[in-house]
Formats: sequence, structure tokens, C-alpha cells
Amino acid sequence: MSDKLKHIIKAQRITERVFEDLLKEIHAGRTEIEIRDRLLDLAKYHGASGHAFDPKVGAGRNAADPHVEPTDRKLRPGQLLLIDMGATYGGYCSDMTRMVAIGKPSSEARKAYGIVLRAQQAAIRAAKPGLTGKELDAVARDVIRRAGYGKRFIHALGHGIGRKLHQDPRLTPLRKTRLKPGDVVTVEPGIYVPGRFGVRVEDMLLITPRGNRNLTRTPKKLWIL
Ligand SMILES: [Mn+2]
Repeated sequence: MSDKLKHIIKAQRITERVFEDLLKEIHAGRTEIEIRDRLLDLAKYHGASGHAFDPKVGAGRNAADPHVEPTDRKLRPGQLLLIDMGATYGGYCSDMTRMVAIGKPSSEARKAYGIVLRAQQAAIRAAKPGLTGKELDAVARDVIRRAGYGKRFIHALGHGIGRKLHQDPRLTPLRKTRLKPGDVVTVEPGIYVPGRFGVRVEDMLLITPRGNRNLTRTPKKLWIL
């Protein structure tokens, strides 16, 4: 196994432990900033060399912006909370997004979560060498479009990741770079409904000679806390 892969996997396992610990501390009344600060402490505790980016923690309508910044607003029952996080280890990055619900979410938000998950699973089934970034992006985008949310998926499907958080190959409608074995890419479709909620689910895939291997182990159920 290459050093690149070893380090990305280690960074991702740290991220997963952080998320698992964090779940025990999320509840109504806590603020997004408090959760972000705990996340940073836990990453250090679990051995991260650093953070791949400022963690994105946003609840309810705040998550409708894909580049959400945590605020001092308190989590409220019924909100979906988006957590996008990544540790670094040995100079390499990890990147993962998971959703948590504070009590029972609205049926619209649950529906959107299901669509995003189906779009992501379709892209994961399809990812293999030779496919272009544009083609893989289209696999996920078509699922979301057919479900009626095409205009709400407002960013690229994913990006290469390694020493840099965002690098080639980019999975976007604009790029025709072909995937090749050894590439590590994120697959992160989303649905963002202004004023209401945002949903994104993100895993990292290693492109293998015949397909891909999912490097992310954290389950993708919608946690209801
Ligand atoms: Mn990402």
C-alpha cells in the first residue's frame, strides 16, 4: 500500500473516531460553534496532525449554504445538522460529511436525505477507471434531477483528495479527466433548500483496477438524537 493511501486511511479512521465520540455529545440546546470546538479537540485527542479544513457544522436553514459557517445558535428539535469534517495525518487529508437529526425531522427533510443517499450510492456503484469526472457527476445528478431536486444540487459531485483537500480529478460537469486506479476521490451529492435545510453525504473512494473501494466506514443512517 502506498504511503499516500496509508495516510489518507489513517486520517479517515481518526475522523471516524471523532464523529463517533461527537455523536454522544450532540443534543438540543448546544450551539453549532460548541460542536465545532469539541470536534477540533477530539481530533487532537485521537491523534490528528491537523485539520484538512475548518469543519462545517450547520443546523436547519444554516446548512442550506454548502459552505456553512457554525454560529452560536442553539440546536432545536426537528433540525437536521450537517457535519463536514476532515483530519490530516502525515501530510494527507480526509473528508467526510454526515447528517444528524435533532429529534424527528420533517418528512421533506427525510425525503431529501433518502434522495441524496440514493444518488451517492448510484455514484459509488458506478465509480471505476476510465470514467470521466463529468460522467460520474452525471450519475448522481440524474438521480437528484429525476426526484425533482435538480436545481437544489448546487455544487460538484466531488474532488480528488490527497496532500491537498481539493485536487484533480474533479468530479464536475466541467471536467473530462478520466479516473484511474490509485485516485482517491470524494463523492458528496447534496440537496439545499433555502430557508429550510441542507443535506449532504460524503465518502472517500479509492479507485481500483476494476472499480472502487469505499475508504469511509461510518454508517450512513440518519442519526436521530
Ligand atoms: Mn469534500
